[in-house]
Amino acid sequence: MSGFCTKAMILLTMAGEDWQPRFTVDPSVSPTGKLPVLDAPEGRVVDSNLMIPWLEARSADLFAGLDSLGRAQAHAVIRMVEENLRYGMMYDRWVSPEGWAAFMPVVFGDMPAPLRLIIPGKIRKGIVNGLKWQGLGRFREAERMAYFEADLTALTDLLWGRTWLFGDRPSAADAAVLPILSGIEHCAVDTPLTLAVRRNKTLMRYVEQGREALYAPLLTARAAAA
Ligand SMILES: N[C@@H](CCC(=O)N[C@@H](CS)C(=O)NCC(=O)O)C(=O)O
Repeated sequence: MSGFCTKAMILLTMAGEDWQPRFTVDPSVSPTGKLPVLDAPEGRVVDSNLMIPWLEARSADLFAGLDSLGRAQAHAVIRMVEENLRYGMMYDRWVSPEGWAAFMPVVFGDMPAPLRLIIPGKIRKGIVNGLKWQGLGRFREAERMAYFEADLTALTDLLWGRTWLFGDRPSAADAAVLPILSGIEHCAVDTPLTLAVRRNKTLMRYVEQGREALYAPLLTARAAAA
């Protein structure tokens, strides 16, 4: 469900850390009210992007082979996807009536009936307002899609003739971008954004290869935690 939690799991695995997942659907367990949060020996690391310097301080090379220009580009791509494209995924899950009808039971299906009638709608309202504040929630569909298509085009151009975003090895940029693209593609309903990803051969090749290479070790960790 969570692109950011999946990203954190990929980063920890990429760094060769010995880690264990603890799954929750309640973000209030985190000091920031957002997930993921990493319980590290010296304290909590409360954001997937803050895990990058934490891992690097422990000698992880999350941008292997990149010079300072490559690293700058990787950083910019992470920001582009996390601060723009991911809102398209959120819109399809939380705002679109068809998307919400499919997404709500997946996230809140286990919630007892009286709470389920109140809490999901309240959270949804907060997200709708958040997207309005951010700006994308004020657009009509064509305008929103123009924003997302620009990101998809940039990713497609970056991936042209390459297995990973920045070369022949996955980097922290792939840890961030793959879960967002994969989450968009995985949406239960057809939306302009999901169709734009599903119809893009370069992005679909990336999503399928990425799931195979980067998600497989996470499934092992999830099975061990179950
Ligand atoms: N910048 C944060 C974003 C984390 C984030 O947005 N997490 C979502 C789940 S995917 C969350 O906890 N949302 C709950 C909320 O906003 O109340 C990171 O990279 O860790």
